[in-house]
Amino acid sequence: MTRRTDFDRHGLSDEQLRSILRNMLMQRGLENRGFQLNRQGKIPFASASEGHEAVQAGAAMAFERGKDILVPYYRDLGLALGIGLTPYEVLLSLFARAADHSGGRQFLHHYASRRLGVQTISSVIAAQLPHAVGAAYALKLRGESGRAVLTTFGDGATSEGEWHESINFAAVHQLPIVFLCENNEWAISTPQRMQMAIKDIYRKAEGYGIPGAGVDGFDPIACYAAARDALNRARDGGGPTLLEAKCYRFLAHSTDDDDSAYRSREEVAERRKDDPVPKFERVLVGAGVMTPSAVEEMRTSILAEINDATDRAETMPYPRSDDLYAQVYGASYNPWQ
Ligand SMILES: Cc1ncc(C[n+]2csc(CCOP(=O)(O)OP(=O)(O)O)c2C)c(N)n1
Ligand SMILES: [Mg+2]
Repeated sequence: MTRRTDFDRHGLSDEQLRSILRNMLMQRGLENRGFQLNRQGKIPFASASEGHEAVQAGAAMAFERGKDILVPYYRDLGLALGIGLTPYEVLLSLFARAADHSGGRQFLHHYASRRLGVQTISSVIAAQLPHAVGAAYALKLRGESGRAVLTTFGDGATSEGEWHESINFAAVHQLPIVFLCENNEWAISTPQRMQMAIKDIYRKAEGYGIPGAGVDGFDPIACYAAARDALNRARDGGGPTLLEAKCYRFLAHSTDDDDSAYRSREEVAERRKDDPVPKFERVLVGAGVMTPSAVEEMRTSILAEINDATDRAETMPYPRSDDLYAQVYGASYNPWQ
């Protein structure tokens, strides 16, 4: 295939670049399915990470499966997919079926996987950070070099006490961890300017004595490179990094939110012009990594996979009431007995 446009691929192969696009399209497709199922009354809730595809698909490409630990937050569908969670597992979570990793007991969209090294997600903002730092501390205490923790959170989370305590502890102990902020400019209805008096969240790193870097969160390759460098530093004993990927949340906070109550349609339409998904498609087609028809085929195969996963997950049984306390208390203790 002839190369038409040159671009900095930061060492990524054609296959890896196509895999990043596939992740981004899958993320968007699965999310759309979540909203559809919610509007059909089949699931009570779905969340929205449209606008976060590039940062998540890029960062996931830097994660080393079988070695690193991911401690994500609730908007990280693309990270989970990128490190190996299947659409079927996502749908089992959305339908809250017994075969889900949590037995159908976790909040929807709160994925976890022992197999992939993904810790379960907390809905409580920033509560995952002490857990992530604890995991990084364990890696250090055990002398396990070559492994790192990747943890993520939103802009709003950086106002929580746990955020500051966690970064400070990780800095003092030089832990193998990367703090990745997905700054989408909003914390539900609170815009960034009402959340903090600075523009660049990564500059907060300076206050803790660790490196900080900002990256274009609409550019998956830039996000990959930033995450790779920070993870490599952590794996090699170089300590923590604070990364900030600047992106945007195109949809409402979740299916329970009406974002037109707090931001104008004009603002959203303006930011849509930079939508990272069609933009990355254009990059790959322009560089000759994919043809337009190959992108169409990818889209078709993704939809077929999502439809199949939806049908299979929907027919699976719900959890049973008599095992409500299984995996919560030791042995066969039932609190009401
Ligand atoms: C401790 C705590 N306070 C408030 C909430 C309610 N809440 C859920 S999501 C959210 C906004 C978080 O915004 P941000 O950290 O920017 O992440 P985003 O949802 O934008 O990705 C809030 C306030 C919560 N879950 N936990
Ligand atoms: Mg936010």
